[in-house]
Amino acid sequence: MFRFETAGESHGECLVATLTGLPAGIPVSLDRINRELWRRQQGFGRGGRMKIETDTVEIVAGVRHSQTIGSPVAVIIRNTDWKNWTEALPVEDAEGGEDKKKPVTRPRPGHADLAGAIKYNFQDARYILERASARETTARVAAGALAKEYLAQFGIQVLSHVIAVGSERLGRHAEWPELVELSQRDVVVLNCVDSEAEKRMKEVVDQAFRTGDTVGGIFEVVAHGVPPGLGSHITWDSRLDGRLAQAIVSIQAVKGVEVGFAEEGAMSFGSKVQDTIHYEKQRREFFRGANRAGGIEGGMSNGQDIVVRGFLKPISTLRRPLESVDLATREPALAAYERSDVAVIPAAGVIGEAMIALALAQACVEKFGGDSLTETLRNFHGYMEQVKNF
Ligand code: EPS
Repeated sequence: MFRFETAGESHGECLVATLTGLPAGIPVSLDRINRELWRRQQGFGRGGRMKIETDTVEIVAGVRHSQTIGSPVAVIIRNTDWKNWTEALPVEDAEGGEDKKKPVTRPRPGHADLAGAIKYNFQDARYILERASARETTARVAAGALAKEYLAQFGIQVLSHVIAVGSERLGRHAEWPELVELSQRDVVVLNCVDSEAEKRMKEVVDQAFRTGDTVGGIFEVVAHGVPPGLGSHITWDSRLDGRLAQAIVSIQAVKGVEVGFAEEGAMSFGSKVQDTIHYEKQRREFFRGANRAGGIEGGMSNGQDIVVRGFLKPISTLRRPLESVDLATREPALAAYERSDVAVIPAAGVIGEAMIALALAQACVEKFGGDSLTETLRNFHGYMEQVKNF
């Protein structure tokens, strides 16, 4: 069984992730995990918190001598900002602590504040927003980086780029090498492969900055080198596209997902949508006329790149707050404002990569199994031989 969990609050001591089910012998590099954490923190439109934090992983279990040993992997990422919150959010209640609290009583439309306060029966939405905050995704990205290490053993890589900010779109297909180049940059603006489009996107974020507003967009995650046959058509919950959709929509502020060209496909005729099948006799290989399916047919990977898009709404914390109601007085009030980001589409793409990597890792564990990397690779190579000889 492959599974992962996270814990931690935005202004608590640290963020935590555990990952169970990776075979023993997977090489692990702290630098590579930290690079992913760094990538998550980048992008034009990020807020003040990113100036405070330099997210760095500590592995506290499951890895010895730079490799997994088969036991659950546990990681922590400390919140530097915690030192400013020790009195507001202590683990143990202290005498006179009431004055030190930083209550949030004017729920933000679009945030978890109100629904969570009602559900968990708190008059202070602080306890809700602390966990609902997208800061939690730091732990997901650390777990996703471990999943990426595992996938690399099969030659699978997962990367992302931004295809829209507000109404400004990329407007063309991006090739895999362009995504590789983007991922290696040390200065990230909006993580778009086209500098002209990126300039237009930046203007939209600038406008949101100027007007006290926020803006959303669309990111695309591509998994490259995926073998055919991950996931299955046989049951609803083994369908890979369903699992990838859950993985993406679970990301804070993501309201929609698309596998391949779903929206375009829904508006076209079948003759224009399906990816025609061809065969190269010399190489004894099937190939396709296009990849509009986004690498998945019948809930199974088909060997083409997997392409998944996440639709991100604008962040719900606005410097120019929207109408709300005060939980204490029940009178109309403007929503609370806490330091926040204006746009997070590049970061959401990196989080999307982590979630897709985790979902693909789960599918690989199910398909290839094995307690050690040696056993796993024996199963993998045997299967690939079978596919070659099909
Ligand atoms: C985030 C850290 C948070 C927010 C953001 C994501 O830091 P703070 O709440 O201290 O400013 O910037 O969270 C939200 C978008 C939100 O709505 O809560 C991070 O590390 O990604």
